[in-house]
Amino acid sequence: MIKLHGVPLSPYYNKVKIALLEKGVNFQEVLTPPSQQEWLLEKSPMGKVPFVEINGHPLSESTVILEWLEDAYPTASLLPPTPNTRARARQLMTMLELYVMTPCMPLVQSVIHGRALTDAEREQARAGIARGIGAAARLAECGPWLAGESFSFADISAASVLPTVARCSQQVLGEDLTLRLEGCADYLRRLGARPSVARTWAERDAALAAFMARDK
Ligand SMILES: N[C@@H](CCC(=O)N[C@@H](CS)C(=O)NCC(=O)O)C(=O)O
Repeated sequence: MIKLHGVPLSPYYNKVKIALLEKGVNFQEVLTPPSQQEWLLEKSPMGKVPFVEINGHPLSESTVILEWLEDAYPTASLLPPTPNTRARARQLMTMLELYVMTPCMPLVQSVIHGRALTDAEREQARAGIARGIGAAARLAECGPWLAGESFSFADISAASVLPTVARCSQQVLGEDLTLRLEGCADYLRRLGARPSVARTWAERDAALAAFMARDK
């Protein structure tokens, strides 16, 4: 049995959850916020979520967990068939996380924790996200999936990152920056039609609504 620890508002938690659902692997979700407590550092040395416990053995870092799942459950593969297309899927996943999600983090802090941003911080986030989206757009195939014909790590990452970036950039910057990825709205609709993604998004939305209502 695999235990998935984390919070449903985390894009990285949702990335692992979608992969587990796509693979049809039996797993149990455990609500675990990130922390620097000793028991958590023993399982996830940076104190971050998600992490999994595989028959009691802990593993952290969402990309490493996806790679482990692909090795352990090679059927229902989440990577395309050739070395070049596999590399493209991994490249897109990395770019979405490093160059789109990371510069969006101040906007997430603003939406979730109400942190006020200076004009300079807002413009830095806008430029950073726009650059990352531009880079992903150069590589994306959308034929019909991000790395081509196969649903892959790249799409799982997109399903986890793009809705958060869309919501936060619209709310804080007044522009949904994901729309700069041509065909993004149709692509997100295609993603949302997959049961793994639909369930993960619905559970994320319920958690977000509960979080936003907490002080009211
Ligand atoms: N590189 C990590 C990133 C995970 C991450 O940043 N998780 C956030 C929640 S979305 C977290 O735990 N933040 C708490 C912290 O950075 O201390 C992964 O891919 O798993």
